[in-house]
Amino acid sequence: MRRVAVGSIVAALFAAPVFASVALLDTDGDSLVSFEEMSAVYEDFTEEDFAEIDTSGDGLVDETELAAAIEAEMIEAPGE
Ligand SMILES: [Ca+2]
Repeated sequence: MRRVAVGSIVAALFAAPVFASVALLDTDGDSLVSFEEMSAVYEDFTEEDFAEIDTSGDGLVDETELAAAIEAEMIEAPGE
């Protein structure tokens, strides 16, 4: 039982920042992060940075792209 509880806590620690990230950056509620929304949070954030994170090239960063950027340490997880 103890092992199950510890596993759940570890899973929550890894999952929470990623799932919360888009919500923390998304100010207009469309569940996607625009360049304007990114640059409002990250100092010195450039359109080149955005293009690197926006791997699909659609001009918006979704949860998968944001999580990948945080994992690759291109940006810090928002709220940290
Ligand atoms: Ca948005």
